[in-house]
Amino acid sequence: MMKKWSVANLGENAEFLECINAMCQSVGVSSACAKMLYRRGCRTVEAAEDFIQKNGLSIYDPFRLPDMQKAVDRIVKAVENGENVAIYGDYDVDGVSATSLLFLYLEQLDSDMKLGYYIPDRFAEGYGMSSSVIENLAEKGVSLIITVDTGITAVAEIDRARELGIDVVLTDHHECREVLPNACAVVNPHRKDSEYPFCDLAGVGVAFKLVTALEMTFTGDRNLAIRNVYEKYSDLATLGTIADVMPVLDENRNIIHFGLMKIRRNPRPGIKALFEQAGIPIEKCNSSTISFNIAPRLNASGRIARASSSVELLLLSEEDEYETAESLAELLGEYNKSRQDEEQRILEEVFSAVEKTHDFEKDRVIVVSGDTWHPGVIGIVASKVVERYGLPSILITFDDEENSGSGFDVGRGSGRSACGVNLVEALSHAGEYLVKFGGHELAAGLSITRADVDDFRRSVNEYVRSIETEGMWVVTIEADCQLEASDVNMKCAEDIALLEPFVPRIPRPCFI
Ligand SMILES: [Mn+2]
Repeated sequence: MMKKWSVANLGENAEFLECINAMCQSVGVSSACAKMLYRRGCRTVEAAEDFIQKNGLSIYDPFRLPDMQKAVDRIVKAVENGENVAIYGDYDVDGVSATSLLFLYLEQLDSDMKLGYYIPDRFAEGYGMSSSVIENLAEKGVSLIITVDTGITAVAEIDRARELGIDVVLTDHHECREVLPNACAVVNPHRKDSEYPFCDLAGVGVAFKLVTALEMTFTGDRNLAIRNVYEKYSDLATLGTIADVMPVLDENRNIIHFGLMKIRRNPRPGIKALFEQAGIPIEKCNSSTISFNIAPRLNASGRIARASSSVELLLLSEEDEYETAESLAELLGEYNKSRQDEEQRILEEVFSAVEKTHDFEKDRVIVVSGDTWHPGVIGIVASKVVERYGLPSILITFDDEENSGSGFDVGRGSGRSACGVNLVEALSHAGEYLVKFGGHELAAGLSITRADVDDFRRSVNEYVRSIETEGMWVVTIEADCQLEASDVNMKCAEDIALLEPFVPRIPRPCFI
């Protein structure tokens, strides 16, 4: 892989220069900082000030989300009738924080409602809703399922719920397909008919808006409702928004700004215990410590065992539950440690296999298989292989009970893309060698029999050769601007800190 550095083209005309000058004079930032602000969308002094002071709060009316009124009406009915309600979540940080947020909110309402939650097992069930789980919930007398961070493609499963007499209120933030499930309400900012001004909410962001809408309905006071919900739940919304790498813009910026402040000032026991277990003082809570230290711990339970221990931890809300919080945080810390060890072990095996067997002259896609790799970890390792070689990489593991070493073994694979290769299209091209596959442009999963691995490798590489263009394998790094050595001083560092928080997808400051 080659890296090409360039300075971002900001269209440096008279208007641009005038704007940069105005920002330097009126906001008092250096010209490097002004250029960064400009590149992040600030075109006036007011916009720059708002960005820095986290002003101009974008808090939109939750009822502008499609079907929000229907969702609220159905949930209010369940509250009034004391129904048996299940929250259906997901095993990643976004899913577990959304499940916890909605559970905690519904639990504190004065109601006879019976409340439960369900988080799928990554290994037994995989991602998304399952009909057998819904059948199980029906047997337990559940009459309403509320999904968080999941369900937008579960057309058949939601039909099954309907047959069994269960209503479903669906909340999700994943891309919508042509056909939406036939649920009581489908709340998703990505719906084509959505009039909501901001579509990059995380799953927990959508749950946060649902809770705001419910609180507005129960209190009849918009401002009070917003204040209550931000005060009590913005920390949970922050975890999922950062972990799901949502852009820190617009409404997400508010959520994260207030959420981080809440964690620093008044952390709930679970989050406090996680920081302590990670050995990080809670004052150091920011977007980086959350994405690199806290989120992996909350994720590890779903990768190594069951994600419900992460939900249990986040549900603790009383000070006297701190001991329980400590022991759960300890457990997540151990899961995270074994995840890291496993990751390191696989990584070493994969790197040595690539160096020995991969034909860099001929093949652009790395396909490596192993016999003992934990299927919950190979996705993370695949991204590290991409980082090192800059090539699309697919790892396959035959690690399960049926592993006999024969050609009939079925293995699971996980791939990550690079350099604009559409992974799902590459897999479709090699589809005849796969048992199953799915995913999107940048990340995908598959299953394959051992006997087909070599043909599969040949076939995806054939595909990538057929779409190869000149310069495709060069990674371009765009810097904000060029700095002189004398520009690199305390003022510069302080200016950069004004623009926090940084997370992936929002360009981190980068200079030549
Ligand atoms: Mn999500």
